[in-house]
Amino acid sequence: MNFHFSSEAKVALAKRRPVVALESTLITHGLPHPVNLETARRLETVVRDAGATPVTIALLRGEVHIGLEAGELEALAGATDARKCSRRDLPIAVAKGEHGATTVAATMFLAHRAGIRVFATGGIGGVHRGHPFDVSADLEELGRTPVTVVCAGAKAILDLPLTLEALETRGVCVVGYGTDDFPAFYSRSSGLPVDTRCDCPEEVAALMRARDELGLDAGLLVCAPIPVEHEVPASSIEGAIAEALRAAEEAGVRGKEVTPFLLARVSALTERRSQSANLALLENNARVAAAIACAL
Ligand code: PSU
Ligand code: MN
Repeated sequence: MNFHFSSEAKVALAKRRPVVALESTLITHGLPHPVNLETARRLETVVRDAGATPVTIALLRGEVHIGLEAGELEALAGATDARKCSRRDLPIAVAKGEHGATTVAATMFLAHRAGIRVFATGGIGGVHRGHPFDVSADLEELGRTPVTVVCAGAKAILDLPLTLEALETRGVCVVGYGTDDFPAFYSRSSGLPVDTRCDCPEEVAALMRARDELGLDAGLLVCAPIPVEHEVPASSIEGAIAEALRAAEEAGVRGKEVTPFLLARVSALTERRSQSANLALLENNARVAAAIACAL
C-alpha cells in the first residue's frame, strides 16, 4: 500500500534526520475544537524547535498519511466524522475511504512501517478500572512493535497497577525519565515504581540499542512526569475521576467510547484544569521525544 508522506517527512526520512511521530486521536477525540488544532500545531512547533521533524500520522479519505501538510492538519482537526482507529480499525477506515484518527497502537504500527523510531503522546491507554478485560490495544502494540513511546504515564482514569502488570507480561520496559516513579498523567507520581530510570536522552538511546542488539521487538515506554508547575495533585482529581467512572457505568458506555467519554467528563468536572495539564504534558513529551530522536 502506498503511504502519503508530507514534504517535510519525505526529506527528513530520506536524509535520516531526527523524526518524531505524533498521534491523531488526541486531536479528534481527546480535545475539543479549536484547542485541538492549536495543540496539534503547537506540538509540531515544539518538535521543530528541538531540532527534529514532526510527523503527525492519520488517515485522510482512507489513505495513510505519514505527516500532514498545514491544510490537512486543519481539516482533520475540524472533521467530526473521523473514525478513532486502533490497530483493528485501520482496515475499516482504509476500505471505506474514511478519515481515521490513529491511537497510540495504530500510530506505533504505522510509524514503524514508515521507519520512524520515536513517538510522542499524552498518556497511553491501559487496563480500565473495574473492567480488567478492557485492556487497551496500546499495550499489545507496545509488546510487539519496536517504537519508543514518550508519555506522561497511563491516563489516571485507568487501573495503574494492573496496567504495569500487563506491560510486564508483554515484555515492555518502562522507563522513568528523570524519575523513579511511574507518573500518573495529571500528577507526577502514582507511587508505583518504574523498571529503570534515565536522566538524559543518550541513556534512552542506549536502551534502544541494547534492545535491538538482543533482537527483542517490544516498544520502549519512556515516562516523563508532567512539569511540576502544571501538576494537578492526584487528591484533587480523584473525585472527578470517580464521578466520571460512575457516569460512564450509568450511561452504559462501552468499548472505544470509554476513554474519550472519561477524558471529556474529567475535563468538564475540573473546569478544564485537567485539560490545561494535558496540554502542558503533551508539550513536555514532544520535547523529550525530540531530544531522544536527536540522540539516536
Ligand atoms: N492521551 C490523551 N488523550 C487521548 C489519548 C491519549 O491525553 O485522547 C488517546 C490515545 O490515542 C490512546 C487512546 O491511544 O486514547 C486509548 O484509547 P483506548 O483506551 O480505547 O485504547
Ligand atoms: Mn478499551
